[in-house]
Amino acid sequence: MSDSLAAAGTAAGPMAEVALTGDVSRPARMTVSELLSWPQHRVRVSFDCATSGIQRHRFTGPFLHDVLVSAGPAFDPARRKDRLRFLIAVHGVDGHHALLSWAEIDPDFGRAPVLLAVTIDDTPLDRAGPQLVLPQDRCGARYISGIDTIRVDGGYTLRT
Ligand SMILES: Nc1nc2c(c(=O)[nH]1)N[C@H]1C(S)=C(S)[C@@H](COP(=O)(O)O)O[C@H]1N2
Ligand SMILES: [Mo]
Repeated sequence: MSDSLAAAGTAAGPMAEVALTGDVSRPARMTVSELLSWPQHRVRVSFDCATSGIQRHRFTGPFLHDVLVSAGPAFDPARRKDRLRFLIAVHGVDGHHALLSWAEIDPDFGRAPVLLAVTIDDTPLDRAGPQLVLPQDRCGARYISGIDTIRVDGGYTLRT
């Protein structure tokens, strides 16, 4: 391979994959283009960054809730109280991560329309990896980019 071809390959990079793991009956690894198989939603957001000020972006992608339900979280769907101890850990390739509660995105509770974005400002995220989009957040810190792992954890118990 020529040096220029090798350099182009490096610049483009491989397709990113995100792992869905934890307390789910169907753990999975998926590419950004596989995230197109859920209904897609479009949102315009603005958020404040402590270092770079107000940012405005357009995102498209499936609801995080829809994708996680497909993975089969380990609760009884008919029992709403069962879901309240579930957490969702979202992790980026650079190590930045955040926790959401299941109830935050559950249509029976917080109903936050959180997306697992596959495009930002019309640019596909196939190589960068999906980005978490939380239109309800004033601050940008949870807009985790380059997501490589999403872990559902139903094992939380309060230590009193
Ligand atoms: N993977 C990853 N995602 C991240 C961050 C980060 O450090 N790593 N920073 C967050 C912060 S603090 C902000 S404000 C938004 C927007 O950052 P940007 O302006 O650098 O795009 O990305 C968020 N997503
Ligand atoms: Mo930020």
